[in-house]
Amino acid sequence: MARMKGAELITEYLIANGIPYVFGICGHGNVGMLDPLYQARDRIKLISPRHEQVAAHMADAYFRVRHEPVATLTSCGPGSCNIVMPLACALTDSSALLAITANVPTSQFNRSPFQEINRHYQADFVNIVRPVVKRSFQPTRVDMLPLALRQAMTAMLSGRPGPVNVDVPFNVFQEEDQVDLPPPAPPLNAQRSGASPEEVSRALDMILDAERPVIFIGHGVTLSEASRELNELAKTLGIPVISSPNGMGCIDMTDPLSLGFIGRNGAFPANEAGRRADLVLAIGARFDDRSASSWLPGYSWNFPTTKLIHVDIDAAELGRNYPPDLSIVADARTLLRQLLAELEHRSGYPDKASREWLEQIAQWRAAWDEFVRPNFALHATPMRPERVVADCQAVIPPDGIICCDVGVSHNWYMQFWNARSPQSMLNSWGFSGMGFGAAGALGAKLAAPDRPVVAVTGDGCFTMVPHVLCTAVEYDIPVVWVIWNNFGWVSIRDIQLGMFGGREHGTMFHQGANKKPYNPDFAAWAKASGVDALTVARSQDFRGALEHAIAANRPFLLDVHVDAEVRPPSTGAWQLPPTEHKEPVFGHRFIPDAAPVK
Ligand SMILES: Cc1ncc(C[n+]2csc(CCOP(=O)(O)OP(=O)(O)O)c2C)c(N)n1
Ligand SMILES: [Mg+2]
Repeated sequence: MARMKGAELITEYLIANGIPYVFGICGHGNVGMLDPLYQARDRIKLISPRHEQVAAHMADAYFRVRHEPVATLTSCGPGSCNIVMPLACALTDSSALLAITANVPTSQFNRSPFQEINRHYQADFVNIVRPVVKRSFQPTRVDMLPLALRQAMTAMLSGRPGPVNVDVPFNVFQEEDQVDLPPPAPPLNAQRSGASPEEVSRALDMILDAERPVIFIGHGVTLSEASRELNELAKTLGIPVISSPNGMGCIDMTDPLSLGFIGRNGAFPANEAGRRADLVLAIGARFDDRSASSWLPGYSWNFPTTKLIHVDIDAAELGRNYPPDLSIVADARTLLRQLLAELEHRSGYPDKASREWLEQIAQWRAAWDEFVRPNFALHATPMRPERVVADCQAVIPPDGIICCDVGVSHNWYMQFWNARSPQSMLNSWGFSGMGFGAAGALGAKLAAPDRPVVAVTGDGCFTMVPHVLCTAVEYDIPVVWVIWNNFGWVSIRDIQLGMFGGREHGTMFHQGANKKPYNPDFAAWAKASGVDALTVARSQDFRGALEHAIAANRPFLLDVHVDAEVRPPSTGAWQLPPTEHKEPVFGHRFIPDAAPVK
């Protein structure tokens, strides 16, 4: 036992858990935490971005790259309310961060002191944050901290990871008590529960019986670090793999067995294989609307005609949208190892995916390639979207990290980006919080200082968090921002145009009565902040500019003017009830039977 202030205990516990950074913003509520962080500054570094949203996106992205958590620190009231959205992003994508929030002194609970929320309950931040964290703790005495901290850290990393909140009243940072530092929490993947022998055997029977199997992977495979086992199973049995966004890179997406993403903005071969498969082995993937063509039967998937084995570490995901024929609660890597081990006991299994199935897939791939490829080589001013993706692919090395923001640019990257390794393509998928890409890139770079990190962010997204420029300069974090500048919230404009008679209102950036397209001069904005920058209006200049920006190894912004009138081809469907689903926009051009598969 040692006599310690609450804030000293918190600091020592973060360090004991190997947490190298706190991303935080000061306020009167958390100044008590800043001094112990100062005392320990050689062992844990405080980084203060200019907005709490950015701090939490940075922490989220850091975890996605390293699979080790960091903490955020925000003050009471408004400062902590600013992290609600990024916590929701982390929760819906199963990413971990420890959000330390401050609150008013316990002796002032219910007196409505400055920045207390108390209409329903005292110091009520835990109820503000409750739906967007795995768990919230509010220790009100220093002697409650050891247990709360250990439970918080353990909850964050065990099972399906997620953000956790520790809400600390002002006095608890400052007061002293005789306390023990609790033992560090187990790291991610410390517990790896598997399937029962019967489940493994039945799953393998179903896989070996299938004529047209596919594997569908999600973030669960990435989080479980199961890439090697996934590749071994897919290659041993010749089973093609469809990736949901946060599973991308678990199989090198240039591999012939990789079919890419599925859904409206998916790749044609993935949708064709998904809807015609006779068995889907889904691992750590949850069949959300965008990777399931809004669950319209026969577009991306065709359950229950297709048999489904659904594997997830979180039982709540099993059967959420499609009742599985076999559901298994298990860690992805453990289950894959179990399947591989069981396979060794089965002699003479056929080369599973039939030759016809793989030949058929090769034909879909060729048709898709023929349809999309020519546009990837086109030069145009403003740039064609495909060209931006192609040039990024050519310049960013296979171990480089791409941190995507939200909007139409993301749709293009979902459809055409080939992630080469796990944890190299970061997406705010479940919640799609604008700013994740531009801000997360800073956290990703801190997590992987030796790898290039490129944020691809819309002009709208970037304008929500432009102060990331200051943070990159203050802490010398050399990320590259590629601003996909199409002068509007174009993804939403396109939905509006499609649904409401071609009328645009509130979805483009205009200046004045004649509706002249408007945006700030992003390059000038960057330079004013001390960040190098170039404006790229001609496609011929983009590749060289990106090479230069990455090689510069300094914070760098590229303002890239991209054509807002070229839309991603649709190969599946997306429906927003009550609006009727429309057939794929471009699908008829090359899908001979675009109607859903019965
Ligand atoms: C914080 C937040 N606000 C609003 C939205 C809704 N939304 C999704 S995409 C989008 C437009 C994005 O604009 P931009 O970054 O310019 O990308 P573009 O679609 O033009 O490529 C909006 C407003 C959101 N996802 N997140
Ligand atoms: Mg835009």
